Amino acid sequence: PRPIALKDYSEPDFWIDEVHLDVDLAPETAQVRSTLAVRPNASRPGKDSLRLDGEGLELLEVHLNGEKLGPNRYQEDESGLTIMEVPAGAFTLTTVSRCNPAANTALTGLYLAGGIFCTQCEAEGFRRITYMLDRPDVMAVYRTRITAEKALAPVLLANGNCVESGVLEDGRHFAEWHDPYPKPSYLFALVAGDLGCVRDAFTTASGREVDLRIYVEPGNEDRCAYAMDALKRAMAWDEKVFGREYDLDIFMIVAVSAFNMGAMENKGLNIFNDKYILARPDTATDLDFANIEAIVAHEYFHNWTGNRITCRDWFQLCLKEGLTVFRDQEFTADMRSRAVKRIADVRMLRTHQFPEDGGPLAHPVRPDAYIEINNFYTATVYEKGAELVRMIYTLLGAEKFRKGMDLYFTRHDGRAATVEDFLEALSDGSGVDLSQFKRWYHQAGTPEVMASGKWDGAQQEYVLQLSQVCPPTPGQPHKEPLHIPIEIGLLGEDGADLPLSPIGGTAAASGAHVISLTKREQTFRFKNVTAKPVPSLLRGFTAPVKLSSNLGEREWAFLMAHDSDPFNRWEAAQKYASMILTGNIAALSNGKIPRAGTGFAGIVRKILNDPGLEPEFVAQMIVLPAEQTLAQAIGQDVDVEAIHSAREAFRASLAEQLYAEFERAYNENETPGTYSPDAEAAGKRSLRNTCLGYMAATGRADAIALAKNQFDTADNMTDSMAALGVLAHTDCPEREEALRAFHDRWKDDHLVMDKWFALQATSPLPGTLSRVRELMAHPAFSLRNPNKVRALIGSFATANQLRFHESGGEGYRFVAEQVLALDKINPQVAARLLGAFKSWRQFEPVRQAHMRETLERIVSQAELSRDVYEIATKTLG
Ligand code: B3K
Ligand code: ZN
Repeated sequence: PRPIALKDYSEPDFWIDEVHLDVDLAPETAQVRSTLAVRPNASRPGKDSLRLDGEGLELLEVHLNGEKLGPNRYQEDESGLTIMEVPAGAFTLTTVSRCNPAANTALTGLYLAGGIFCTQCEAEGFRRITYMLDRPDVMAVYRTRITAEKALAPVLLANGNCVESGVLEDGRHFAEWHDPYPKPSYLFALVAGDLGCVRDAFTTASGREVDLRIYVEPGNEDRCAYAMDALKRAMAWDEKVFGREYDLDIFMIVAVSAFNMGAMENKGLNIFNDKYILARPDTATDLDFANIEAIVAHEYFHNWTGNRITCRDWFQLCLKEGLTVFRDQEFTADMRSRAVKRIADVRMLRTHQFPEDGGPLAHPVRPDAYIEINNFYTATVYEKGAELVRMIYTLLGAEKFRKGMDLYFTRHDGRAATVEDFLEALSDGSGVDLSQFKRWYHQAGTPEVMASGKWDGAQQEYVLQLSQVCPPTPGQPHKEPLHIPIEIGLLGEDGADLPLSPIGGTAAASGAHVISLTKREQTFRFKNVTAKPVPSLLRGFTAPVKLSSNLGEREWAFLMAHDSDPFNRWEAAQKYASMILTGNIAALSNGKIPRAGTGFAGIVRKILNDPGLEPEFVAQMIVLPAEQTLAQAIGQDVDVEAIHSAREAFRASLAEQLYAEFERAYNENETPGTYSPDAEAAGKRSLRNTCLGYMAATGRADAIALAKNQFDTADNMTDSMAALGVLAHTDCPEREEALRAFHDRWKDDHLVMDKWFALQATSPLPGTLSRVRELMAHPAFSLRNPNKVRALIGSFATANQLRFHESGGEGYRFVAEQVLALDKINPQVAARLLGAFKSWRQFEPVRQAHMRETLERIVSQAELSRDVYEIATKTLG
C-alpha cells in the first residue's frame, strides 16, 4: 500500500453541490440511486473525466444529465468509477448501485447489526454506500429518501429535517430527509430499524425550539435520562461559553450495540455506541455516567467544531478532534471538579499518548503521511491535540481566546479549514503571535524540560534555569525548540504561595505565573524572595512535556502536603510514590529490602483526615501510579513482575500502616438514600471504594468479608463492580461465587456482561489467559461485536500488563491470533488491538524477542488489511 502525503494535497477537479439519495433497504441488498449535482472546479480547468470513489459496490446504471450511459463511457475498478468525456459545464450524474448491509462486518459504510440498519462514514465509509467524491473538502446539501418494509424498519432516519413520509404498497413505507447545511460525505448518516424513542426539547438563546430525540432498542427507554440531561446541559454550555447555538429544528441521537468507536457526530443525527448512552444506577457505574456526559457533549460540540467548520483533508483531523476534546474537557471541568478533571486528563495523556509519542508509532498532531487514515484517530491527534489548544488558551487568556475563537467561527463557517486557518484566526483575533507555537503541530515526540532552581540569598532572588530537548521520532531526527507555557509558583516555608515578581515581567497577583520557554535554554529570575522557596513547576500541567528537576523526595513530600495548585499537589504525590516504588522495584530485583514509605504514609494520613478536601480529589491523591506508568518511568529493560510485586507490596504496606484511617474513610463516605450520579456522590463512592481496595490488599479476612458484604448488598453498579473487582482479583474462595452470582444476574444485559468480561481479563491472578480463552466461547461473546472484543481481549492486552506480558510470550501469541482472525472481520478493530504492542522495545530482552517474533509473524501473512499492515510494519520499525 502507498502512503498518502499532506504535501500532495490538491483541490478536487469537480465540486458536488447537491446529493439526492434514494435508498431502498433490505437486509442483503440495499439499492442506492444517487443523483449528484456536479460542477467543474474553476481553479482546475479542462478536466474531462470525473473520478468517483466507490468500494464494494455493485454498479447497475449510470446516467448523465438524465441520459443512460453505455459501458464505454465509464470504467469501474475496485476503488471507484471514472466517467469519461463529461460536459465542460455543470451536469447531473446518477448512479444506481447495490451493497449488502448484512454481510458488512467491518461496520463502516452501511451495515445491519442487531436488526438495525446503520451507517458509519467517517473517514471513508460513504464510498461503500454509493459513488462519491468522498473527501471532506467537497461539501454538499443532502436529500435522502429511505424506503423499507415497515415491519422490518418502522423508524427511518437521516440527517436534517424530515420533509415527507408515507405508506407504500406491500407493507413498505418511506421517509424523506433534507439537511440544509452543506456537509462533507463523512457526516452523512442513515438509520433504520425498530427503535424506541425518548423525547425532550431545548429552547436556544435566540428562541429556536429544538426537538430532542434519543432512539434506542425498545426496552431501553428507561436508560436514556442521563444522556438527555447531559445533552441539554451541553447545549446551554456551548451558548454560554462559546456563543454557539444549535442550528436545526431537530437533534437526534441513536444508540446501537455494534459500533467501531464511541460515537459519531453526523449532522443532526449522532450515532452512539450504546455503552455511551444507556445508563441506570443498577447497570452503569459512575465512570459510565461521566463518560456519557463527556461523549454526548463532545459529539454535540462537533456541530460547530467539525460540522459547520470541517477539515479540508484528513491531515487536519486535529482541527476538529483536538479542539472538540478541549471543549468537552472544559465542559466536564465546569460540570464537575476542575481539579479532578485535569488529573484524569493528564493521567489519560500519560498512559496512552506518551507511549505512542515515545515509540515506533509516534506521529505529529498533524501527521504528514498515512497509509490508512483510520489508524490516525489516535491519542496524539485527540488528546495531545487538545493539549495544544489548551496551551493556546493558557497563552492567550480566556478573553482573547474567546475573541480568537469568535473570529475562527465567523471566518470559516460553512467551509473546510486547515490548522493554519485556525492558528491565524486565533492569532489575528487575539493579537498574540503563534508562529513558533505552530511547531507543536508538525513536530512529534514528547519534549523533555529540565528545570534547575537556585535561591540566591545575597540578591534575594530565585533563579530558574530551564532547558528543553525533544527526542528523535520516526522520520524526524532533529527538533526545533518549542514555545512551552509553564505556570509556576513558589512556596514559602509554611507551604503558602509567595508573591511572584518576575524580573522583566509583570507581577502575578494570584501567586501563580506563566512563563514562556521558547529557547533551548533560558533563565528566569524572580526578585524579593526573602527565604529559600520550594518551586511548584508546570502547575495545572500547562504543557504536554516530561519535566525533570533538581527536586528531591523532601520537596515532593512538601509539595504533596502543601501545594495550592491541586494538580501539582497530586503530581507531587505521584512523584513521591514513584520514587519509592522505583527504588523498591530495583531492591526486589537485587534481593534488598523494600522501603515501607512511612513518610509517604504520614502525608496520606493527613490527607485522609483533611475535611476540607473533596473526596474524589483525596481518592486521586492516594492511588499509586499504575503499573504501566511505572514501566514508562523505568523506560527500558522493564520487568513486569517486579513492578507488579513491588506495587502490590507497597499497597499492602500502606494499608497496614493506615488500616484504621481507610476503615474510617470507608465508613464516613457512605452515600445512603437514592443514588445520584453527580460528581459529589460519585466522589464519595470513589474514595470509599479506593479505601476498600487498600484494606483488601492486606489480605485480611475482615476486609474480604467487607468486600463480599458490599457486593451482596450494593444497590448500584459502582459499588457492586468495585467489590466484585476486589474479589475477582484476589485469590479467595469468594471469588468464583461472586463472579457466578454477577453473571447469573446480568447474563442477558450485554453492557453489563462487558464489565464482567473486562474484570476477568484484567485479573493479575495466574490462569487469567486461559480464562480469557474460555470466555471467548461464552454465548455473550462474539468477535463480530467490537465492544466484546475490547472488553475481553482489549482489556487483557492493554490493561493487564502482568498477564499480557507473561514471560513465555503466550499472551502475545494469543492476542496476535485474535488480531489475525479479526482482520478478516473488522480491520479497524484488529488494528486497534495490535496497538498493544507499541511499547515492545521497553521490555527486557526475552519479552522483546517474543514480541518481535509475534509482530514478524503478523507482517508475513498474505492479505493483511491496510489497517493492520500499517500498524504492524511501523511497530517493527
Ligand atoms: N469523529 C468520530 C470518530 C470517527 C472515527 C473513524 N475511524 C468520533 C469523534 O471523535 O467524535
Ligand atoms: Zn470527535
